[in-house]
Amino acid sequence: HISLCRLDGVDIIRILHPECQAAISLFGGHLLSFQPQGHKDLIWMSEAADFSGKSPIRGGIPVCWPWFGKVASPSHGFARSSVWELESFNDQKSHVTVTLTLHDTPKSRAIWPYRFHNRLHFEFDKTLKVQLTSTNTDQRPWHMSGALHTYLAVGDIMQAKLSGLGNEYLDGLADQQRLPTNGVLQFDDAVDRVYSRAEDTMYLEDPALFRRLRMHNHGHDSAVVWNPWQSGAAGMADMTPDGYTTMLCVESAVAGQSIVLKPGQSHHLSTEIGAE
Ligand code: TA6
Repeated sequence: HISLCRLDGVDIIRILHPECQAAISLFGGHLLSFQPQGHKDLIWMSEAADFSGKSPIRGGIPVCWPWFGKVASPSHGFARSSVWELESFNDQKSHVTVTLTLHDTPKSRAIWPYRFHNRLHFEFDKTLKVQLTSTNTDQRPWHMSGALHTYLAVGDIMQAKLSGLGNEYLDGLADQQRLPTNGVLQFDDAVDRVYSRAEDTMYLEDPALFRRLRMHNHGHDSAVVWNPWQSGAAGMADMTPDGYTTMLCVESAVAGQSIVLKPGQSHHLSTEIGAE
């Protein structure tokens, strides 16, 4: 059920299983696609995505690490533009697992001066499970943030409804103002928000595709929701002008300063996604 192929500049693991089809790029440790039997892909991929292996791929599940956002360069860290190694795979009747690893190199230490070991574990059946385990292999403590920056596919963003967001958010499009919310969000303009009290389980209603996606997160301190809308997409070389109408980023994120790992300690950040 598992094969390797190459697309432009990236190596891709393809999974063809009776329960689902999926693809992962070793560049970025990036989940590109997940399609359970009987459903359209749950994961959005830009029609203009760059697969040269030179810049992060627009769509799928970029792994933002060891930081979230633009706090340092490169934006969202270097894991999403590093080549991960295939550690193991397990092809079973009921499910398939794939494990990738990324550890520090002289190049990574020039960007971020610490030793680390990351393990990215994927489990595919009717649902998709992704778990990033980050371990401090240095002799000093280090601080990390990051995100599983999932691009969910929707039939029509204008009809979509996301719930389970908790009661407040920081608005990235309004000077990081902290604002109250009833935990439900519908879309008619750009959004870039950090929901610091999101529930572990969120639902994305998608009437245009007659489905609802369920996302269950763990190890996060927030859920990030992003759609660049028409104006934002216009400024992005790797998104088509109408790409924003069929995507919504809903991210299992460590966006705050909460995680400090001592030598030998690990942190698990995960997301599970399924269609109902
Ligand atoms: O997670 C939301 C966000 O940080 C937005 O602010 C937006 O910039 C988006 O991610 C995409 O970032 P990227 O570096 O992939 O263009």
